[in-house]
Amino acid sequence: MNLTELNKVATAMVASGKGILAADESSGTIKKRFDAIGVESTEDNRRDYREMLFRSKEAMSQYISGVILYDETIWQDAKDGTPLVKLIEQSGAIPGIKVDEGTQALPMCPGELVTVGLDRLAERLKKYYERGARFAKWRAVIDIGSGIPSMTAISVNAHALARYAALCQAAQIVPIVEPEVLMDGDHDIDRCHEVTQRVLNKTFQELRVQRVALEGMVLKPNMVISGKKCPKQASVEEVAEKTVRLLKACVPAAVPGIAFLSGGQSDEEATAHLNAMHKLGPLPWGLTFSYGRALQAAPQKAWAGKAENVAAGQRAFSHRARMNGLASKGEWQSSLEQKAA
Ligand code: 5MM
Repeated sequence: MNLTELNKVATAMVASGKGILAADESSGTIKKRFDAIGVESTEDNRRDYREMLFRSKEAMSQYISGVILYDETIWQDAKDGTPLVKLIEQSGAIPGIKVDEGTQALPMCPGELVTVGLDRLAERLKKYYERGARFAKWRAVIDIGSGIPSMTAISVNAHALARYAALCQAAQIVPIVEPEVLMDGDHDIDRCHEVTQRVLNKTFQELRVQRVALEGMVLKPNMVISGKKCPKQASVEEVAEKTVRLLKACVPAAVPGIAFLSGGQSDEEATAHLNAMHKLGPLPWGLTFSYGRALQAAPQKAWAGKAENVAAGQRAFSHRARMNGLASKGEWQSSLEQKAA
């Protein structure tokens, strides 16, 4: 393992003014997204859509540091035969790959899930590296509900995240460690804070036990936020303050960066929260976005599967990427949203 090189990649992934595009929707998830815009989820349509994003010059060269791909996409070529990975590299962004294989029910823990995909992971990582991937992603899902999460669910997911991270570093790939506490449910922000604290502490404990070099990884957490169905929604300032305070307590400064998931927040909420956190600086690590839905909802709507809408889809993507790029420096203002194309 060359830790200097891993640290260089991790630092580039969270460079100020840039963030990560999470375009690693599995087949089931991209189908849901396409259903919402009336587009059939065929291999060609998925390729056309993602090619549109990766050919968005402004977004990709100025605001996107890296792209998380799904297995199908990393092996796909653009319409003109150029591998999609090459398009990403040519734009100056770093290609990455989702390597978990989804979730399964956790035995003895009703309603809870464990992420799977460790079998043959070392071999798969080798192939992904040869194809150009320089970072990877693994997402653990922790739900909040009556009597959950159990310590069992937190422990087994943290253990798997650390196993994955160690295998990645041994393969010279930067692991994005993503322990997501879901924002579904009616819990308040303090319950989210309590659960996220347990999850982050256990995750870092496992990372240490399994000798993962913190300098060569990126953390992708949820924000500390009210559940979607909670009657009392915390303000932008409260989310920012509670998230930053918790991260400072749980995430060692050796970690080069933190890149948030959006988790179902609206586009503007996700941007406003990141921006407000930067008003609370200085921060010990890079702090940016690794959004899926909050970067892609607008371009998906604008594109709607029609070739004549590609330019509009790219404008919508570039706008969201620019807004989040500004937020990652604390320079976003809501008035900039009205100037959208
Ligand atoms: C883009 O969505 C990713 C893949 O999800 P599935 O495996 O469920 O298809 C997802 O892991 C994503 O990277 C994170 O949840 C962050 O995305 P959001 O939309 O929450 O920002």
